[in-house]
Amino acid sequence: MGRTFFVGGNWKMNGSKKEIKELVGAWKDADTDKNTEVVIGCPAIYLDLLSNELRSDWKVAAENVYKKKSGAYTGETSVDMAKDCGIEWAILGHSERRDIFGETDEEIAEKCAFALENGLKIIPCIGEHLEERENGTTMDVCAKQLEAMAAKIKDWTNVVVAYEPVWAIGTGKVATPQQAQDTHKDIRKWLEDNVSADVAASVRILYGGSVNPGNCAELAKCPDIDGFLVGGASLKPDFTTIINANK
Ligand code: G2H
Repeated sequence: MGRTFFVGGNWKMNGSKKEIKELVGAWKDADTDKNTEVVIGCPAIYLDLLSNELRSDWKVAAENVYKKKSGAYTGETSVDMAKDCGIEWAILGHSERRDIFGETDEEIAEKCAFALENGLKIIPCIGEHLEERENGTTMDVCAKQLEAMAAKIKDWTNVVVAYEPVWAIGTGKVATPQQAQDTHKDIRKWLEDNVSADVAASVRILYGGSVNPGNCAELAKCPDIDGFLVGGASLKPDFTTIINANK
């Protein structure tokens, strides 16, 4: 069975009510590939707004959720709160969560398992820093991040993995299609060896890191790239070009 192409947006800490309404309005009737699954990640405070305004064939993701049901966790968003706002997805373990907010592989794995067990689909992010790529440890880093998740995730049906080399994030330095394909293939092999052949064959692996309307088509041709997680370029009306990259 083929893997449905998937394009996620990740607005990070950007946008205002006015900008969201304008962007969503521009996308409303855009002719986009019906064979591509589209999910937009937005800041927690705007999840309800986006969920109400976004065209119904596209879905919304929280950019983070916590690993507890409710309680004294000031500033956090629960899985139930996201679901209460009509949200079906969560992006978890983005490198900005890891590097700026100190989230560990273990904590991210716990969040992944909790979100899945409580009914959210997840986009966990993995990827290496520049010095790790340069010293040849890209796959060691990705394997360690995956290993923590695999120890806790029981069912991979609702998991879409995002591979985002940190050196390519927001820098304009996109991985070449060959660099991305090679790592995606290694990640799929790791899943085959450490989870199962079925999971390896069916899990979508997205590339993220400076994807834009100009570079998406070449990346989309790679056999192990099943879509994208897009930051800066998902804040613009022509994000639709990226959605159509596999057409
Ligand atoms: C990587 C990506 C979105 P950008 O963080 O997750 O952002 O496309 O701006 O590099």
